[in-house]
Amino acid sequence: MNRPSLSLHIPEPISRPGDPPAFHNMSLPAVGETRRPDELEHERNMRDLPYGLIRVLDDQGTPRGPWAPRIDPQVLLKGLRAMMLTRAFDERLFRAHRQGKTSFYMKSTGEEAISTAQSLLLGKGDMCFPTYRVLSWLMARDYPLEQLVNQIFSNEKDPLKGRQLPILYSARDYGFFSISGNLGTQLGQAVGWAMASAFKEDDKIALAYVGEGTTGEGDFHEAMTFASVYRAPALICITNNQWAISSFAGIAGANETTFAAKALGYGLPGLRVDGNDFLAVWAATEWAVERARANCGATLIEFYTYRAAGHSTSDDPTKYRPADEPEAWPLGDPVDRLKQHLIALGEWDETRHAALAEELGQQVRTSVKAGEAVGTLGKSKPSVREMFEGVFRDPDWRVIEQRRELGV
Ligand SMILES: Cc1ncc(C[n+]2csc(CCOP(=O)(O)OP(=O)(O)O)c2C)c(N)n1
Repeated sequence: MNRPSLSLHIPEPISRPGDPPAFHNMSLPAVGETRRPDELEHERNMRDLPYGLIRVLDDQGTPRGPWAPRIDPQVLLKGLRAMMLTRAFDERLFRAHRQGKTSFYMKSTGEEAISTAQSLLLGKGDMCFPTYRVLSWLMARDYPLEQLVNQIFSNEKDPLKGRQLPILYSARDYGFFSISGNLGTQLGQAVGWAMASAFKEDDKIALAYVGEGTTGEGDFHEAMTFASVYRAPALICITNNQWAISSFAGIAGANETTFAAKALGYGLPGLRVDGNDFLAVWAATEWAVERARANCGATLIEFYTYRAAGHSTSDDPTKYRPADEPEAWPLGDPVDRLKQHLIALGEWDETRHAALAEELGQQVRTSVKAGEAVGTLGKSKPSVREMFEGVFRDPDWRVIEQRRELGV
């Protein structure tokens, strides 16, 4: 019998360095087109949503369609400020790495709207299980910049005492669980935390972030099963920024279906949202939060966005994607789009925008100076004694022994 030979399919991105960016082929549902079911609707009645795209702001910065949220302009301005501060901080601290002041840095350029809106929407006592790309969560809650800088410089005043890589922050009082460098592990913890909240008959909910690349890991699927079976009050947010270091989203399955559609196999609602549209992020999050608080369980949200900068200070994206791809992203820049909306509302203008950028730049410079005064990488370190503290409630004999050997 002559059977045709098989061939292994290996997905490849449409454009590589030197090619023109290929987003013109992307099929985007129109602004306002995706329907908005009631928050308490049964999952079986909204299985079309993972294939839509919740978009609110049109090209003129005007909100359109059923998802258009009502947001106080003061809150919008707070959001804009947090996003701009994140960007200014990222720029400055990335440079600090090039100047040898820190060992590592990661930017979230282009993705700032997501964690800003979500940070403003979730309440005190709720818990975010972050990735390394959601700094704007902390910015939106006015986390002290000096603390960030001290951790990035791994100096004596590092609030985490040198126990975490720079930028893997931990800020319980800001609803920000310790970031884990081991991808995917946050999801099980987030769902477990949410299950515990329901078990204790508390009213708190959890929010977890995961990159689209990381959805290929078992941890994601295990967490989804638990979230569905136990109706965990959780938002599981996939940030689909198109790239996982040098692997394009197709390697994680983007050519086969949407990431939001992963929800279908678990019987969870799945929303797909323009992650560069602050209002769309807000509206989808509000919807899922209301559902979770009403004890209807978890929602999976795919934020469709683009990682405009390199993966980290160790990465050079021009090696694997067209250099002008970030500017070609069809859904624009989140800061520009929120700014345009505020101007359209009559709440903002170019002069105030420039003044705010200047003020935030100054704030970042001041915090970096304060960190430098304590010490940059290798110039100042947390004390060795602290290595033995805060791990065991009652010190283990090995800790006592090691401490004695070191004489601290
Ligand atoms: C378990 C594990 N495997 C691999 C890595 C190395 N690693 C760090 S970031 C990254 C890419 C993650 O991509 P994605 O989930 O899409 O998130 P993004 O960085 O795009 O925000 C990889 C493979 C890791 N940190 N942990």
